[in-house]
Amino acid sequence: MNKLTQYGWNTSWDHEWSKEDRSLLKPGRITADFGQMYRVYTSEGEVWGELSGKMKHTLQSGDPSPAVGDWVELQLLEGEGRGIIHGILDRKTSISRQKAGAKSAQEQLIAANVDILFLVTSLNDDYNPRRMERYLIMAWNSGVSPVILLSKADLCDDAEVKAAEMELIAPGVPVHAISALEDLGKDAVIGYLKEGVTVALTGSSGCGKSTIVNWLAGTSEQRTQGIREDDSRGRHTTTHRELFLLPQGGLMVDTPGMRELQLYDDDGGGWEQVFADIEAIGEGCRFADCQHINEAGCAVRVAVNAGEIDEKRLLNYRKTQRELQFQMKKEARSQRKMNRKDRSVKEPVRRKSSFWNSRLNEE
Ligand SMILES: Nc1nc2c(ncn2[C@@H]2O[C@H](COP(=O)(O)OP(=O)(O)OP(=O)(O)O)[C@@H](O)[C@H]2O)c(=O)[nH]1
Ligand SMILES: [Mg+2]
Ligand SMILES: [Zn+2]
Repeated sequence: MNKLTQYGWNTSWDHEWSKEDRSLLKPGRITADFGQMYRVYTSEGEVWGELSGKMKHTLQSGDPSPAVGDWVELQLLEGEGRGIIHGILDRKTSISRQKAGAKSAQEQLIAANVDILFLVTSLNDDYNPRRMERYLIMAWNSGVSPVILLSKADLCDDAEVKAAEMELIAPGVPVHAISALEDLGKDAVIGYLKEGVTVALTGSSGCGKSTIVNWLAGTSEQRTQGIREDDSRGRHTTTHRELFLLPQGGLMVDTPGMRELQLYDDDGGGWEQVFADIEAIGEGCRFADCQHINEAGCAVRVAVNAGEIDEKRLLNYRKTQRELQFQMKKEARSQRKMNRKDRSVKEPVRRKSSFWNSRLNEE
C-alpha cells in the first residue's frame, strides 16, 4: 500500500494535526470530488467519504466545501470502505476562480494544497497570450508556482517563437514546449514531480491535460477525446477533478477544461504581479491616476509607441482590472446584504435551492 507521505503528508501537516485532540479521527486527502461523495486517500487505503451533518450545515451558511487536494479529518467506518468527513485542515494554497454564472462574487475552489500549477495551452488555435495572462493572475493569487506548458508542439512549426513570447509576458515563469504524441519534453515535466509534490493541470478543454496524465502515468488513467474539427475546441471530456499518484512520485490533479476563466481575486496580488512591467512604467506617468489612454505625459503610451509594451497586453491590463474592480463591488454588495440578513433573521439562513444541485452544474 502507498504511504500517506506519497500523498503529500509531511511534518508540517503532522504538526497541524496534533494541535487538537483528533485521536478518533484519521487524516485523509481528497482525491476526487463527485459532488455529494468524495474519494479520500487514508493510511488504510482509498475510501468513500461523505460530509458530516454538521459540515453540510456550515457549508450552507457559506463555509467552503472540501476540494480535491484538501486534507480532511475522517472518521473511518470499520469494514465499510467509507468514512465521515468532519473537518478540513487549513489550506496551504487554494486555486480559485469566480463561480461561472453566479450573480454575486462567489469563490469556486479548483484544487487545494497544490504546489505547482501547469498552465497548459496547445500550439494550435488554442494558443492565446491574453488568456495566459488571465491564468497567470489566477496562479499568482493562489500562492502556487506557475509553469507554462505549450502542448501539441508536433502541430506547430514555430514553437520556439511562441515560447519566447510566453517568456516575455511571464518573466521568470518556466516555459516548456511538449508533445505527448511524439514524446517530446517529458524530462522537463518529470523534473517537477517529486514525492509529495502536488501539481495541478489547468487550461481550455482539448488542450491535452488528460493526455499529459496518461503520458506520465504510462497508462490510460484518464479518458481523452479528439477536438472539434471546425473550431479546434475540446469536447469537455473530463467532467470532475481528480488527483493521481504518478509512478515517478508526485501527484497530479487533472481538471475539466474551462469555457472561460472568470477571475476571482482574493487580494493575492496576482494582477499586480502579472502586469508588473506596466505598473512600473506607469510610475513615470504625469498623473497618479493615469489610465494610459491618451493622457498628457503618459509614460506607458510612450512605451507602447516605442514597441516596448504590446498594445494588446495594455488592453488586457485594463480589461482584467475592470473585471476585478467590478467583482469587488459585487462582493461588497453581497456582503452588505448578508449583514442586513444577519440582523433580521435569528435562525441560520437556509437556502431554498439545493446546494448540491448547484454544485453539480458548475463547469
Ligand atoms: N497532435 C497532438 N495531439 C494531442 C497531443 N496531446 C493531446 N492531443 C489530442 O488532443 C485531444 C484532446 O486531449 P485531452 O487530453 O482529452 O484534452 P483535455 O485538456 O483533457 O480536455 P478536457 O478534458 O475536455 O478539458 C485528444 O484527441 C488528444 O489525442 C499532442 O501532443 N499532439
Ligand atoms: Mg481532460
Ligand atoms: Zn499613463
